[in-house]
Amino acid sequence: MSRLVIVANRVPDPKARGATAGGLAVALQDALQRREAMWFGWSGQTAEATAATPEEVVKGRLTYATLHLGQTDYRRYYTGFANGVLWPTLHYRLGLAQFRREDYTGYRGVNAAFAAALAPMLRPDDLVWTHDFHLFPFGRELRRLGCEQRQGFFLHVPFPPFGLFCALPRAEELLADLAAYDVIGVQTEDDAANLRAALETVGEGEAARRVAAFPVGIDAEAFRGLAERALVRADSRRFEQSLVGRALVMGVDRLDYTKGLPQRFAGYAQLLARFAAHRGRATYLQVTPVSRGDVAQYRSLRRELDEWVGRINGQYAEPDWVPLRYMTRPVQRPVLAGFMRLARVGLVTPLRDGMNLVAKEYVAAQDPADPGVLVLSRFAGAAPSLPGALLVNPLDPDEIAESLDAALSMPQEERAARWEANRPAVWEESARSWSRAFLAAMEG
Ligand code: ADQ
Repeated sequence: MSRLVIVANRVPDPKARGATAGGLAVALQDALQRREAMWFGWSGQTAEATAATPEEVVKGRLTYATLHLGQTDYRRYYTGFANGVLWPTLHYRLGLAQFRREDYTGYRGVNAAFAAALAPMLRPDDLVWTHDFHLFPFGRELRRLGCEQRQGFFLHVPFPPFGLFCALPRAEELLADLAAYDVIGVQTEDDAANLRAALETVGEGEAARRVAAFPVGIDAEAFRGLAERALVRADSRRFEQSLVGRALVMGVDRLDYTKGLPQRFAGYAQLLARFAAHRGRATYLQVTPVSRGDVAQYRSLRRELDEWVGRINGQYAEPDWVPLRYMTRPVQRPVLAGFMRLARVGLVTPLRDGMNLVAKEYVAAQDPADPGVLVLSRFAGAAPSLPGALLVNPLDPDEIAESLDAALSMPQEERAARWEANRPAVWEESARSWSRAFLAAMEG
């Protein structure tokens, strides 16, 4: 079997395992166990200048090769272009993108430097699988250096219609970059249709035929196990006791403007305003660890959420009831899994999301005999495969309130039937089937 080289902006910490490992590491676990492999990318640390040769850590059949980023490169490539321009644009939020020519140049420069560092380490029959929007140009840079290995690219975030994407300066160059990859993967059929049309419009019809949807998933059985075992943990029990029989509504998201948090809080406020029966009977826990604190929009979002929490609790709290509990600290996966199992409603309302794994984790965590209800944005990539969810338009707080009311009032029989409808996709469109399908296409 040929070696698998995973190229990602952020390489996981070789010391992290299981509960602390990042999302991509968990999703690729199966692929990495089955063959010799290498992680290649940014170490997560900055230095005076971007390193030319990677640091290597070897763990059995898995090698970690990482580079520190220079401070200027970090600012231009990572904060400036990847997070400041591509992230909002790919999530349909053009107005938030702040394009600066030097950031774009920095972005291309880091991609070229990464390719130059990896090229000498490659073996002729390696499979090179590059991940996400930080690395559009990476494959073409490798080709420029004469690397002829099979190359795949997977985009974890949405791809918008061309009419929107083409407003991005240098959009055509970024699309031409994709033509260097033998397989171009996206999350959903909608993303695939958008990307194919974009490629065709810029004269890359041949590359358009290499685009396919590979919906990412989770290891549902493992997550179910985590959630079940969590029930006996002291922290889960303390939390359960603190609910004193009240129905739990739960949200789990990185602090990000794509996740629709202000609109979600407005929806919960509408529930309390319009459906007074739930006052004192429901408790909403939102777990939202801070991310990308060095981007201005994330700091102002944080202030906006702080205000919402104060306003809702100030207006509706009782001496013995807090309507909205809000945490910005990260929570360990096993603890989170246990909280999800206790939740009567999983509230997942991103304005746009490539897939959204929290929706799938919430379904996996439920007790099949007495499951909770998933309230899900129709703009999450997960929506088409979860027919048992109550779908909402995340921009409409009244619709969120109505769905919350329906979910909180739903009889057990209907909850069980809806859970059953969600089950096949969560168990079958798994992390393992995702990586296997993608690798099969690459080996094609
Ligand atoms: P994200 O935008 O990070 O991922 P998501 O798919 O929901 O979004 O994955 C987040 C992961 O982090 C989940 O496994 C979740 O449990 C975990 N997580 C979230 N909040 C946490 C907290 N407070 N504490 C601990 N863990 C937490 C990007 C795309 C998605 C796409 C994934 C995978 O934006 O659309 O689904 O990649 O392709």
